Amino acid sequence: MPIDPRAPYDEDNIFAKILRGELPCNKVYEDDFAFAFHDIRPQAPVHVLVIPKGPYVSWDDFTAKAPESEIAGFMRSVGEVTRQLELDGPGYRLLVNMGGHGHQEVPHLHVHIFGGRQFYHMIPD
Ligand code: DGP
Repeated sequence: MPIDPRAPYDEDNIFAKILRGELPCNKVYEDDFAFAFHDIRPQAPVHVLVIPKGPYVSWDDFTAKAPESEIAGFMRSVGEVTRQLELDGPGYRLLVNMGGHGHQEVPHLHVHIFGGRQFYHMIPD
């Protein structure tokens, strides 16, 4: 079920629990701004999610409310994850689903990193 992007942040969402270490994940990266882990339902040979450490429901919430230092830090972190995964040479795809039409399922902003194969079509479904 897609989320309501205008709902208040839910401290009990799955990614909040992963961030607090209350649920397990296959972690790949962490710094002051971001936490990254493998997607539980991978749709490519590499499918990693990067989430901000702050409580942001969606891309809309993050870009409207986060201080510039957090936005800049998070963007840099996403780049760092792609380099640690050695995707900067072959290339990769980033995706953010937002709200109902975007079919966002988890109400904590996450950037999907897809890699490890050639992508052709713009929309991956
Ligand atoms: P989206 O549709 O953009 O909200 O994508 C949510 C993604 O989150 C989806 O690809 C599956 C993944 N996911 C959902 N629950 C979990 C979980 O508990 N652990 C991990 N690692 N990934 C999850």
